[in-house]
Amino acid sequence: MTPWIPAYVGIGSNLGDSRARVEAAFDALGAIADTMLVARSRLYRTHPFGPVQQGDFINAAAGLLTRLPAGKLLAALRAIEAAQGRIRAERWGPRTLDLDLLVYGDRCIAEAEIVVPHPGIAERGFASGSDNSSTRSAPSSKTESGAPGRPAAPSRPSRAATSPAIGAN
Ligand code: PH2
Ligand code: MG
Ligand code: MG
Repeated sequence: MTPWIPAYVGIGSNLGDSRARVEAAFDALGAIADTMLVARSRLYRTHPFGPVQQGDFINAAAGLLTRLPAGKLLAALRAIEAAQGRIRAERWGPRTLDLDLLVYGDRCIAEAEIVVPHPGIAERGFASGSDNSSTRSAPSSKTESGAPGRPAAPSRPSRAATSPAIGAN
């Protein structure tokens, strides 16, 4: 029987209604065949990193259990991006939805199409639970920010959707 593999996915958006897109992405991840959504982080508003000047991102991370091989899981992520109207234009540039496979079990894969663990985990504080100076308080009560030193522990959906920003305390 195919084992269940834990996998983590980084979610990002800075075009359109980014909060709605990230929420929809969680739902879509949970609907992937042979895959369960088992953990979801808060939503974080983050300053853009990389060489392109652009608006802030809404970022989050999802924890999955999957029986799909890494390549098929990646294809499913690409299909969700496409379904949300993702156009692959400028590298590092603005995007409606970006889904990055961060971790796939304990596998180390370095191929043209897939690299896990994702080489950018360190600059994605929302993914690693580390303090990240680019992460700051969000204006909406629906979006939480990481307080310094506080891990980005997965929270239940209801809590993520209703709690005030913890950066306010
Ligand atoms: N993704 C990028 C480029 N820059 N910046 C933030 N804050 N969050 C992202 O998800 C992000 C980015 C390209 O994928
Ligand atoms: Mg990305
Ligand atoms: Mg990507």
